Amino acid sequence: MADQYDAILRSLESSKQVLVTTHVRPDGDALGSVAAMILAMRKKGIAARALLLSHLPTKYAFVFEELGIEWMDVEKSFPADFSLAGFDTLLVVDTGTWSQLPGLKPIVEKFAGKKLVVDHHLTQEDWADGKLVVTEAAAAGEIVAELIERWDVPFDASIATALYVALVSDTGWFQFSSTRPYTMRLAAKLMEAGVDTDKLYQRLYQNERAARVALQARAMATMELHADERVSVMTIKATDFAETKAGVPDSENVINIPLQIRTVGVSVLLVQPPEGGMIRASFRSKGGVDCSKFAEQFAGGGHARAAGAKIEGSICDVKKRIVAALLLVVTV
Ligand SMILES: [Mn+2]
Repeated sequence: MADQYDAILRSLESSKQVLVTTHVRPDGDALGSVAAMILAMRKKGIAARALLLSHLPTKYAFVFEELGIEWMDVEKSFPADFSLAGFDTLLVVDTGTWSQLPGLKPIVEKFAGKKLVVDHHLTQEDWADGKLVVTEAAAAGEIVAELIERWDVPFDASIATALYVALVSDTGWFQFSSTRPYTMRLAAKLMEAGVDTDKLYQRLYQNERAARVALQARAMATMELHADERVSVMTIKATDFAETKAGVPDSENVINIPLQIRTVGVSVLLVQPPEGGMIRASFRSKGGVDCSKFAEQFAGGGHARAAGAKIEGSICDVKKRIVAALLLVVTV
């Protein structure tokens, strides 16, 4: 493993212009890892900038904006004249698979420079010239931190903040089982380097708009429990968006709340879009029910624990149909 860290560092040292990218819909680990890598390279005299395949999410915008990271985003599509010609190295962090890098494959296939991957995910494809995959790392940021330490670049407050965002994003602020002693030791070093953890916590977890919480409160108030409290159903009507001044993205996480109930194995959220049209049904499960299979009944799809479908009808009728179908599944 030591050699793999060194191999990445030697590759970067022989580069003059590095483009750093990460998976589509980047989270805090992705953005924090990209930012820390770029800041460290800068200290080594290597020019680096970021390529994002989605818009920079508002929640994490400060990681790039305040730490002075230059980036371009190609969410809509790659510009016709886009090329990696100006770069001698492409560094991909927090993923190693093309499906997470939409649009990039044909561009990289034409690229003569070095391709490096630094990642902690199990699923990998074999296309990079240099690869550093550490699956026991709780975040890609842990691997990036180790690279920076081996490079003898001291953690300054900016690098430390970027890495801390990476760690807390992938560990749920050190709660998930992926958190390991190394994670905590690294977190301590980052705090010593000047991370304002209180400010960071407020920015990441206490920074919602009132409209979002108001919409979630309305959804919560509609919660019905069925099948001996094993199924939860909530609804959000078009008028709820208008009256709370919230948007559809504000309804995203509320579906997870009923899963806090011990008995609830499946949570359903039905959303009537503000512009009208089909009802958007979302399903979440603790594992007992395969949401993807269930959603197929309604011409939807997704994953075993999270799926969705668009269903024709009034919110009331759709609810009846879904509850009836779920009763068959949960009692088996
Ligand atoms: Mn990650």
